[in-house]
Amino acid sequence: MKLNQDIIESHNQPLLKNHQSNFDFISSRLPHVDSIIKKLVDFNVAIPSWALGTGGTRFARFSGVGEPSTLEEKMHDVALLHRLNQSSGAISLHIPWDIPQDHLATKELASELNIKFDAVNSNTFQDQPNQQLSYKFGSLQHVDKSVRQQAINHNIEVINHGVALGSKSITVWLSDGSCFPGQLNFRKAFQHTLEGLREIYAALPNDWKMFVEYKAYEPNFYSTTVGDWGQSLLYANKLGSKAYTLVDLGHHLPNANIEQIVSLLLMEQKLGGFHFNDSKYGDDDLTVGSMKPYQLFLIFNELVEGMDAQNMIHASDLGWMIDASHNVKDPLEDLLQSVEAIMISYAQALLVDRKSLTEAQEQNDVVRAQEILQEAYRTDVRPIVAEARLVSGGAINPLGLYRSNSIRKKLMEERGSNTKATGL
Ligand SMILES: [Mn+2]
Repeated sequence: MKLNQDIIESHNQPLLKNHQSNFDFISSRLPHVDSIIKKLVDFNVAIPSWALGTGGTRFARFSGVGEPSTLEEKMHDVALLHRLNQSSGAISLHIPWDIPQDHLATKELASELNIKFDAVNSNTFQDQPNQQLSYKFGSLQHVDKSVRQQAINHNIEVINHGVALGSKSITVWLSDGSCFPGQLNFRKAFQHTLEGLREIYAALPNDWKMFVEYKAYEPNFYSTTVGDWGQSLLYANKLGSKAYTLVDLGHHLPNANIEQIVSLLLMEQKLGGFHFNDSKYGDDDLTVGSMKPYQLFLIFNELVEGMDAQNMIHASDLGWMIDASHNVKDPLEDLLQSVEAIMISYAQALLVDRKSLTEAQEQNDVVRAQEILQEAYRTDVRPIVAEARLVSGGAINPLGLYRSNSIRKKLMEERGSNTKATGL
């Protein structure tokens, strides 16, 4: 379904007065609100094609209604989100769950819908129907060279799909590892994986990046072959200048200092991309900012500080994506909440008084340093985020419009109540 501009405008109209008064209040207290709004307008977060349907756990999946069952419908859903918030203008495809049948037609649809193709994602963590060799004991790390070769070929095929669509990066997440002590020779597993990544890397076009995503545990519970940022950085450094580490917020051991990891990876110019989600216990895939919003702010604080130190463009020099699973919520509502949380944290990080913070650090004034961060974090920046949406043509209250316009009901009428998103 398409959302016309007049629907957005008639939603905004009655909210304008209140919004303006909130925005005037906050902007009169900030010296550089225009530059913050410009940065927010430019900032977009890609939506993964697998997040548009209801997710599940290993116990059960409770389907929603009106879910997209084709790649085209998923693209329509992302375009809908983007119409509402003007910050979700890209889709990240998962191969083989979303293989484009006709690249040209898929590209044309994307341009008609005003969305781009973000990183493409390979999958060697499960076996597909009719797959010749199994990944039960790993893919690139496998003891059998023919299994490794099959995984290499798959990744190169994913790159080729991405090239045909205009993507500029591939994210490689491997579930490879071991479940029991003694199962794996760590060094051999690392070397095999490195050899495989080198072959995939060799197939990258010149203007492409490879993101090596790490994860501490699950589905393997004893060791993971790309288990943390150190291991990912080892691979990225050995592969070359087009290889980077990708940080997924849910892929750390409990209480890891993710903001410090981000800072040092940026310093090494090896942070390539980011997957947003939130968690209480592990890789919970919950809505961004729903559990640890202060941590999200601290991460954005390091992102802004570290990117500015390297003169990087916030919006385009890193890959930004949501990577979550929506098990009990309407996926589109959940994604709207996640994007909003990201924009709020980013805006707060842009408010940090960097000059004063540096002074406080140099003087070992711990209290002042903390106050400076908290001053930014405790500022209600929602009117600034809403203003950025408004000037871009989006809705003042995207979730409110989604509900008042009964969008899910319309999607259900269009697609049926018994649809199932592919790949989940
Ligand atoms: Mn991820």
